[in-house]
Amino acid sequence: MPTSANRLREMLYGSRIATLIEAHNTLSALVAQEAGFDAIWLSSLTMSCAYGVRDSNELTVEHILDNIEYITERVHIPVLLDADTGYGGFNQFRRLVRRLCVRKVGGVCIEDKVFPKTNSFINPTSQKLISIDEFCGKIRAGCDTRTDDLIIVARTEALVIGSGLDEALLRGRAYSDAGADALLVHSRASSFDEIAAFMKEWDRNIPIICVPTTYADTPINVIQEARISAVIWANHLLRASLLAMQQTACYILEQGNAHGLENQLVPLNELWRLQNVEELQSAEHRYVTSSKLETILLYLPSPPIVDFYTSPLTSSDVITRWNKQLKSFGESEICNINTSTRASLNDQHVLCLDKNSIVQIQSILARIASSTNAFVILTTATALEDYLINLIYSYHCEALILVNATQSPEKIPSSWCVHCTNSSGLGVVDTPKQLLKIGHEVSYECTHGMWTGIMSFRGHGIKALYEELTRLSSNTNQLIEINELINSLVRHVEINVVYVNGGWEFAQ
Ligand code: SPV
Ligand code: MG
Repeated sequence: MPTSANRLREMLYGSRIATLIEAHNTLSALVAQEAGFDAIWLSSLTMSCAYGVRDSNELTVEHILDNIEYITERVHIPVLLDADTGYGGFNQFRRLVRRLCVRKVGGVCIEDKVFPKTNSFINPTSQKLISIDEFCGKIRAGCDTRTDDLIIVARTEALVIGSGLDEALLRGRAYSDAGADALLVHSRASSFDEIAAFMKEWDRNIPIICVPTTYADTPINVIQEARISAVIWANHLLRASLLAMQQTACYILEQGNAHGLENQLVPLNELWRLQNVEELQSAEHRYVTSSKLETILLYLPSPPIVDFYTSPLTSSDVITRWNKQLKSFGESEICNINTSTRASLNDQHVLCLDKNSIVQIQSILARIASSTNAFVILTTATALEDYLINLIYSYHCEALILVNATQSPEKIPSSWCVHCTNSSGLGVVDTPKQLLKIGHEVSYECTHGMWTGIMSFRGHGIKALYEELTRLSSNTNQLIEINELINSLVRHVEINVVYVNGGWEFAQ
């Protein structure tokens, strides 16, 4: 990508006349860019005016540089800074050049007036120019100091203060010989004739820029035919917006409301667009990790179970318990998934996902699979005690299964039998345990406990769950058994086992 200065140089030396327009802040710079202007003229007059100060070096360099940083963050067309006299002598200008290079500004324009300057249209004939030698010294200091490409435009005010064509030419030639990349010849004449006369005599190679504020009706082709390389519309965006602001302010105050102004106002959406609010929203989606977990409870209604203390439990009892507990863990969403239980394999409690449930779970998982802050709980109606819910949150594993270690294997329906790397026996409590198999393939001798109906997934675990569900569902048009899903997940993610004591069993 060519630098800003490179692009500005190409514009100035190109065959087509370049058009620059004033900006005084990022909003006006964006407007200029979207309209199709080649570059921004960061005008001292309009910038000062926007800050409510005079165009007499009242605005500090820090504010100007700050403004530049905001503008160049959003605007990619080159910025040519109207730096008045360079804010002092050659030394102040050198320092400015260094700071502009660091900020990758396209170009800087300095004029041959004394510091502090006055705007060209305020008492022009009483204004003074510095000597040619002094100004050439400034130009050389700037050229020698630039560490990066930076276009240095020399501006002569000889015509503005009434010193005449010869003085303007004398100065222009000297500035070109001192190393300026381009020359801005300012004029306050009401026609283009003065600049046209200058151009007839101009005999150096550097491009000429003009500012048609007072000869604004000159056709652009006339200016181009005179071999002008660039025009600057130096104050038009500020003047246009100022008039609109004044009229709007008066209208609203007089009328007492804003009715009737609709066609003169951009809709609020236009502000969001220019501010690129959409980008922030998508970045928030990627980067904001709220301290709250986004918990998604995939609730799979299972065969009724009997609670040792309070039974029988209904599905809505279970959901109410989860809901109450989940609220204290932050954002939560309960997705009631329609499962089917089927009687087969000598077991009346095989829990299966049907096609609709699969699609539903897939779409939820696809939405959160890349989120670092999501927590998925797969649960059935067997989840009873609040402590189980607290427990599942306290582990930070990618996948976790809670296993009831208190049931004797013969009492566990075969599809709920769990085989792990270790039993819950005394002495091995601290040993990490992983799930090896669940379901009817687990013999009673190998059964370490009964699945509580609760599993959880975080991070990679959610991704693995999603991928496995997708893989299995593409292989079958039939139901997917939960056990089959868990058994194939074991191959892709380590499923940690936590043994719990549960006082429940299936209703017969
Ligand atoms: C500016 O825009 O600040 C200029 C051009 O320097 S003029 O106001 O015409 O001097
Ligand atoms: Mg200015």
